[in-house]
Amino acid sequence: MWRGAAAVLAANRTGASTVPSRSLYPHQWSWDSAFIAIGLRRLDPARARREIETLFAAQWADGRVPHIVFNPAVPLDAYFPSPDFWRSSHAPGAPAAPETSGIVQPPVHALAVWLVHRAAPREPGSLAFLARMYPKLVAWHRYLSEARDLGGAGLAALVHPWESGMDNSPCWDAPLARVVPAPRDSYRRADLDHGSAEDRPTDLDYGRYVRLAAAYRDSGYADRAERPDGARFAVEDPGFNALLIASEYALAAIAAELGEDPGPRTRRARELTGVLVERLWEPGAGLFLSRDLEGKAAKPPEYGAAGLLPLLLPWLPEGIAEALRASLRGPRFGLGTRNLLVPSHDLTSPAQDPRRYWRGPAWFNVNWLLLRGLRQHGDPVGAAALRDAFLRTAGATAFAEYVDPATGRGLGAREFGWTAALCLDLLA
Ligand code: 9YW
Repeated sequence: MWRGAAAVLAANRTGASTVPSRSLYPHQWSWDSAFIAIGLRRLDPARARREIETLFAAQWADGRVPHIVFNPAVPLDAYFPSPDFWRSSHAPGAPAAPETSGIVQPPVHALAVWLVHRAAPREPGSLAFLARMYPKLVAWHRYLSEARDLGGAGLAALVHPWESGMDNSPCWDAPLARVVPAPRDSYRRADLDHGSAEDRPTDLDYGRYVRLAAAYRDSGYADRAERPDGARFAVEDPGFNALLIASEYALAAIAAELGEDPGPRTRRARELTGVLVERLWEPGAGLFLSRDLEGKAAKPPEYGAAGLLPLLLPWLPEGIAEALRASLRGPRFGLGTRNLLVPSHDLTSPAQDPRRYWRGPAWFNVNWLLLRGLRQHGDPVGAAALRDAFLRTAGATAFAEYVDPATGRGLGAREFGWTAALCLDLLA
């Protein structure tokens, strides 16, 4: 299995970074690279460091880390939306090269940087890597905490469902329902050349994604600009913010390692944990909920696996950690009863679909994060069982992109980057 996973990362390597999938996603993706580096540190720490530094070489002047860094050698029609859609090199503050998207993805990067360093702390180059990354990570977090504090309470808001990393989660159905889809003949979906239509988002979803991305682009990627009716989206997502807080703790550890005062970063992480609980915790459900800043809360609410991710946080009130562990095993997620792995969405929701992308299938990065959460909150037995299921399922599906959570049947792409990388991490 180790050799198989290493072979995937060798095959997906393109120059200084790694693609998520040769067929479906032929460029560098932001949170994919962070997870890939977390696995690569077990194999080749220097390559893990390079993976992250390549991504941050495309950081914008305002601190944002784009969700895609485009490989200029790949034909434009291999992936949509392509660089000619985003037009980043003409946007204020974006690098002149390479071309990138203008939206972001969940901020797992500081956590990845810290874990990469911890794997080989005495290797020549590792401390210098930390010192180079630290100010870039600080700028990234500052962008999220200032420009993206659209709700005014301190949490980062998302302006596009793609920013959650969980593109078509049912949690976005209500906020997306207000968005007027772009005409079907105004763009061409490259994903359907490589993936089966039943496993992918629908055309209606895509029309709305295109409308939102184009309106954001046309505002010069300005986060507080007025956008037309039918082209607005602003939500606070518990998964994205939990990863921001986990990364804030990692920044504190990096600061300490560099001889700086970790105090301000630790305080910020604890303070944000409090805000997360105050704004997004839903005691009745035992889960965190996203908050729609543009409209009223959806009724009935949708519960996604993102609402479980705060389990990663060390200073979570113990009662909440306990409730999250119970939710993992309860009727909504069925871990260890109905399911081998944690599904991306509530099993009791009518929107659940065990094969369609982020509407039900289990994803390996989410399961890896929850496994860390179980370890963090005193459930080593649960974590060990999840690790076994993870490795068995990834191995049996040729490192699938996602799987049916009950049967483990592979779905989406195979030889998927973060699936292989996170296997290496768990095997090491
Ligand atoms: C798309 C690359 C990305 C992931 C996202 C996932 C998907 C891109 O693929 O988005 O075209 O749909 O939703 O989380 O980073 O693996």
